[in-house]
Amino acid sequence: MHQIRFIMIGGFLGAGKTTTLARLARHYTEQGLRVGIVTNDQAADLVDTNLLRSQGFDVGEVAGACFCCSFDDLMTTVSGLGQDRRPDVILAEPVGSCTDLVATVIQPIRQLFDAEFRIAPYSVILKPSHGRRILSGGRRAGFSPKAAYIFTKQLEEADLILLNRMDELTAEQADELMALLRQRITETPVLKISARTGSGFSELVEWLDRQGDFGRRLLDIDYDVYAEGEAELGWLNTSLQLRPAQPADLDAFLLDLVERLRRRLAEQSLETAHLKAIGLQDGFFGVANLVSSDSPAELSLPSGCRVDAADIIVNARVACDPAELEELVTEAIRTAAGRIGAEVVFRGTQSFRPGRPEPTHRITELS
Ligand SMILES: Nc1nc2c(ncn2[C@@H]2O[C@H](COP(=O)(O)OP(=O)(O)OP(=O)(O)O)[C@@H](O)[C@H]2O)c(=O)[nH]1
Ligand SMILES: [Mg+2]
Repeated sequence: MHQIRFIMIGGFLGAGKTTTLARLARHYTEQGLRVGIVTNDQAADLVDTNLLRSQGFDVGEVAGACFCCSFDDLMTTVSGLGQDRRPDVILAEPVGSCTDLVATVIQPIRQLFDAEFRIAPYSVILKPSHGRRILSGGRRAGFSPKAAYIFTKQLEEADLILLNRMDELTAEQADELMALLRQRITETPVLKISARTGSGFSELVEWLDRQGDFGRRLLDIDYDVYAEGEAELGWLNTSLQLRPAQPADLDAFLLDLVERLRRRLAEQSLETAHLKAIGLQDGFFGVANLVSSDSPAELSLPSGCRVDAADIIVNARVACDPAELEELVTEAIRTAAGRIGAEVVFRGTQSFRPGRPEPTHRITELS
């Protein structure tokens, strides 16, 4: 039987999962392999799905609940990829506030669909900005101890930890992070990578190809703390159409929007886990992001376009009340649009706190 490689890359919100998966997808496609990607969120209108589809990848979306709580949906989505020919590789991105994925996704696949899938080492990306603050246990982590609990649990269940954004870290900063990590997680192998430049990726590809007893670190986890930690985040997905009176610079609009929100959130001392905005028109797309309160807003993928209409999607995950988040985002969109004389037509907005995780399967003993 043709076994599909199942590669799931976890890690906190804004850690670099989508950037890593896009790079891996390009690599495997260049090797002549058929690649399918599965994205995941608590709600529809995902920046990541649009971003990956715009890059030409075959993407299925599990929206409405995380992989662990919609396991059957995950498997149906996986089967729907590749149309008439099954993919050789599935790349899966879980929600960045999810953990316990070995018990709820990897082991159930192993135990229920063993013949169909070859499971790669479960890799989890360590996000330096929040990692430094959370792993040092400081009171200024930006998130409460319960949300920080999720961050460390994610790392605990990894077969391989990916220390990302090496392009930005000095050798001293990387050593400091490694030392902090090693105080909590003593043995898990760590690879230093940059999802942006591709450094460390040949080692990562070699790692992901290894066969062995991976995906077996079952967590000792308190679901009450996990659920309360997740529920501290305000979640918002909104989609709209932007209609400038004159052709306008899409990238400048996206960056202005995210920078405006960065300032407003900073004024209120609200910590951002990840805030991202994508603009799409006629196959062109641009993306702007903010990954923490101590990082700048940045245009991660420029479109280079002037547009007379564009579809905009904003996804925000911020430690604050969702109603307040919706107000801030809506106001920032209107102000940024007003600056370029653009009309805004909102299509749909969902803002909420993630509900308690209720996994479809939860394996507590390894077979
Ligand atoms: N400088 C630098 N930026 C990076 C790197 N990897 C990711 N980023 C940026 O970090 C931001 C978040 O990256 P994503 O790949 O969207 O992160 P994610 O983990 O998928 O985020 P969520 O899906 O929201 O949890 C984007 O602006 C990326 O361009 C890296 O290695 N170096
Ligand atoms: Mg992502």
